Amino acid sequence: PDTRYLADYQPFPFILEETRLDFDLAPDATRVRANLKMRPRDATKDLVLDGGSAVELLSLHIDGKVPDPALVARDDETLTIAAAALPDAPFSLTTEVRIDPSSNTAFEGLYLSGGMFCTQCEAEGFRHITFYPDRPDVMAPFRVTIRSEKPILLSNGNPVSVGDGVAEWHDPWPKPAYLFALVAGDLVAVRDVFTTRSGRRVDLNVWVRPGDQDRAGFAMESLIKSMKWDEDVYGREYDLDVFNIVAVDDFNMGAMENKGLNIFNSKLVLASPETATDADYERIESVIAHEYFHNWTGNRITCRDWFQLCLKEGLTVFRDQQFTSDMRSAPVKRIEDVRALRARQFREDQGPLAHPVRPDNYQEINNFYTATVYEKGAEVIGMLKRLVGDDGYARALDLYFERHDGEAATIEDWLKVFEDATGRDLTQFKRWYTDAGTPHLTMAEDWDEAASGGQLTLTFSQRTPPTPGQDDKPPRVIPVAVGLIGPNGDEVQATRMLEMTEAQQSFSFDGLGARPVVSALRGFSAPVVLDRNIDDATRAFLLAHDTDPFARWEAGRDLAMSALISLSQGQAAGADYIDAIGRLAADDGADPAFRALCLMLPGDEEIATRLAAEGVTPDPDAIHSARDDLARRVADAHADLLSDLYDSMAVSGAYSPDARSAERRSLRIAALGLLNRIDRGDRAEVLFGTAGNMTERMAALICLIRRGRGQAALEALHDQFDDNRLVMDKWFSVQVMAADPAQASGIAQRLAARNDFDWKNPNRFRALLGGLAGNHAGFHAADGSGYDFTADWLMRMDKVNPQIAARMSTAFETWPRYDAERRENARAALQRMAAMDGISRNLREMVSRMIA
Ligand code: HT7
Ligand code: ZN
Repeated sequence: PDTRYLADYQPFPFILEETRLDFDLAPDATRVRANLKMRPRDATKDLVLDGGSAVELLSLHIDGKVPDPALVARDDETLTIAAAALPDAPFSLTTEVRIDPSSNTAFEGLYLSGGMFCTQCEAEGFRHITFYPDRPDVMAPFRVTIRSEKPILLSNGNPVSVGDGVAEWHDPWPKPAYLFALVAGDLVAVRDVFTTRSGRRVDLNVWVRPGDQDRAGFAMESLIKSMKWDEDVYGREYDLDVFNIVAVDDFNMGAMENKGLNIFNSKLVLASPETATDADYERIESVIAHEYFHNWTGNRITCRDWFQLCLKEGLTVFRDQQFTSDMRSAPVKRIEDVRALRARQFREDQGPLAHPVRPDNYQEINNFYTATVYEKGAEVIGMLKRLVGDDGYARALDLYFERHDGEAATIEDWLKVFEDATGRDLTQFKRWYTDAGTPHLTMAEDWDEAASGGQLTLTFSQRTPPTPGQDDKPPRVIPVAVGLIGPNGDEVQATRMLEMTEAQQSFSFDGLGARPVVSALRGFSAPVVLDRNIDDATRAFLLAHDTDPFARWEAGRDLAMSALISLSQGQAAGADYIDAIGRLAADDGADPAFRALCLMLPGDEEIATRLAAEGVTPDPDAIHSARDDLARRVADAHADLLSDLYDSMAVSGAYSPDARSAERRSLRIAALGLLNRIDRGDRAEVLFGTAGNMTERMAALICLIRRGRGQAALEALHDQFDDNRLVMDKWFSVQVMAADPAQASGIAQRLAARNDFDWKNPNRFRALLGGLAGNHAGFHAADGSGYDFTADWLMRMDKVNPQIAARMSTAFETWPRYDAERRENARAALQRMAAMDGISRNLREMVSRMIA
């Protein structure tokens, strides 16, 4: 009954011409006056406004008059004004409401974080602030007045006036309510200025709590780089006189692209060498860029309805990935993105939560901010670009911005601009948006020395396993990038894009002379699982010679994976991998971050996902030991080389988060991780005590915990940083994540009992629960202790912050792939949650999809 369907979309029967909001802020009794200038499209329709049950209506006027109370109805979620109470002409609707930000623990709508007022309105938070058509296709310019004792008062758009205890803001660009924001607090700014290419001077501010200014400089640098990049690469200029970013400690997700006033989780703004790792810096740069890029892809052009979420998110992720590739090493970024996609999205596609990039039904939209919508959504755009070429993509994007600026658009609109700009029919391509599941692509090779001077024929077949509600999967268009490497290691065929459209299809290469080795799915040209019959010697050959960095890394990955799978099934394996990886690690011509990625073994979770894709039941303990075993053997075999790398990759001088230094550190840390298996943790102990940056200290700490020698380092870190929430989050997370799996849930239990386990803070909760979920064999402990601990806390969190509880429940999404005992335990935990009194719509939808 609660399900919403894409097919039921109806336009809003009123036009909203302007929104005026007037806030009197007080922690437990904020008053909001809203004045909406409206015009009926269809005068027979009632006006239904969204409004949560905690919004208390104080007064309502239509054109200054109180309507007949019999024509106004209120339920838990809406306020309805009957058509008979509305003029058949433009009218003004004024409401006054009271809300209580201090009791808002769900962090949706207006809430308090450390005494600061702030908002989060995507997806449907605005309805907890006032009565409103809270849907993305209703767009209006906003004029906002804020009255408060707080010194800094911010909202969207440009400041009109800032006085003592009052500020007025005007946002001229029509926007939906989900992009509304307000902040009032005791804040200080790091300031700069950006001049757009057409000469607009934009004041830039990164607002943080007093004392945090020294950690906000990198965020500002990242913002300036993003603004420049969007002009250079997409021709998109900023369109207001000010751009504000605010860092907030209590935040449900990473950041939010509110027009002109981005609000960020403080962990994605604040960084200093002593507190943040290289990975944190890279993430800050990419999320600042992501939210900034939304100004055009999301804000100027928004989504017609929430089913179209991938329209803004897939495209904006794609854009932030391009940005990072341009700022840092493009091949390394591609490999990192594919690793993340496999770890999160392939896993999602494999289980009960699988859904299309554009879902066609949902109960709670917050449950659909997923890896499929975001990351697979970005992959789909990458494929589109590969299919139409760079020029076709540029023409299509120009047309998209020209045609849909100021509109709320759909995936159909998006595909149509590509069709119109390139002349290509995208009917079949659309299946990437509508059909769930990861296609499996099988490649068979046929070599005919006598035909056409040596002919190689590649035959591909595609099959997508069924997903919930979708049994039949017609073939999709799959761009398969292929190159050929001759027996001497030279490339004999540069990358060719094969376009697969059928269930089975063959492609031939002629005049090859000798049989080449196929380098397939170069650059990970499509988000598929590639099955090919290939032996370890051929993989090692590709690892040594492939000219495509992704395919080269993938060859090493496959080699490692095949060894790990055999080892986890009790068979001896790994010699080819150990040999080949040693040669690669010694190759000074390869860039350090690439070598680091090659040295990293697939994680336990990734191994389990691969086994499950092959129809094998993963054994978490056996996988964990296999990984340990292989890592130790690599370390034994290459101890001298690894030790040289560890020493020679040390970066001298003051820490800098720049890409080149970070790449050297990544190789150093990869070497340390392996050496740690054979040096009892001695190097890690020295590094922890001497390193002046968090990247190396954290790497060392993980090594020490793995060797059971982490206690002193953990205490030292705690003593040094117990007043720094972000470092303490790491402290909570790392000791569970890196723990011996047999002890993980016990350690989590102990940490959860601490006074400083401030569990209502989403970052702290995620640190601990996410730490356990990230310890694969620990979370999936056969006795069910990981499941029980997690379920207990999710039930507790659900009463306070349903969005966080529902999100973290995805820890269970893979449960059907394990053995009977684990399945039984996981099912019991899920059923316990499902049976909870007063379960939220968020968590209920998640657990019911998982048990279905
Ligand atoms: N568009 C935003 C997604 C979002 C969100 C952010 C913070 C808190 C709750 C939220 N719900 C949805 C972030 C983004 O993708 O850019
Ligand atoms: Zn986004």
